[in-house]
Amino acid sequence: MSDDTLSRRTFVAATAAAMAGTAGCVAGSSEESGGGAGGADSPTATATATATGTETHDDDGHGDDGHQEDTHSDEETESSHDDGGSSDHGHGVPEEPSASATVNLVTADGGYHFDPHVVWIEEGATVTFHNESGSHSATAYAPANDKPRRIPEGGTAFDTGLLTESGAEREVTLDTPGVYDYYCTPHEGVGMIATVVVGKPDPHDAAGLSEPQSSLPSGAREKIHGLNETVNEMLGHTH
Ligand SMILES: [Cu+2]
Repeated sequence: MSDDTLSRRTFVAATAAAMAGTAGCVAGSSEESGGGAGGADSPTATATATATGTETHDDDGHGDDGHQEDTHSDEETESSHDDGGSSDHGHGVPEEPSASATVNLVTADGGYHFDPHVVWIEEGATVTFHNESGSHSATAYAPANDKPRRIPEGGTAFDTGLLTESGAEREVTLDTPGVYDYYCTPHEGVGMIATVVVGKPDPHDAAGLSEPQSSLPSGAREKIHGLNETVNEMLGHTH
């Protein structure tokens, strides 16, 4: 009789431990997707999420995906892409305009990044620029900002000013469809440049897809070439 009770207890304990382990993995992969809303409701889950987040941020955005296989099976990696809806993980581009977007301004691994470097929003939607680390601005290429125009005619020549505190945010609402190239004032020369696409512009007639002006620093021109390629592909302009 007492043997029976003992073995049942052992079984229950083992099952609980197995379930805790599973919960930790799921919470970890949800955090990895950037959503963070998955709810870390146990100490195990919190520890896993923290470790995974740190590892993800080591990625400098240039495509070394090798280390992801260390902690997650293929199945878990795939589900983390489904539930987040966030485009800051992975290096793909959006497939359609969204109702809003957030771009992180980041200093990491000795580099400076807008993450993601291409967002696509509907006309009249808002982009939130969030300063994650370092000091950066998001400044449109436009005469109003003493730069050649790489935004649509009549488009808002936004400028967040320099954001120096981690967590500082500025919202920019863009009503005019088009391709908006923008840069970071201190880091333009090293290619901290990115693009907001608004609505469904005609790629043949987009200032933000023109050849980079010769007055721009060479690091900027190089980055803009890459962005143009990405945006043309995104808009299906491949001829
Ligand atoms: Cu910067």
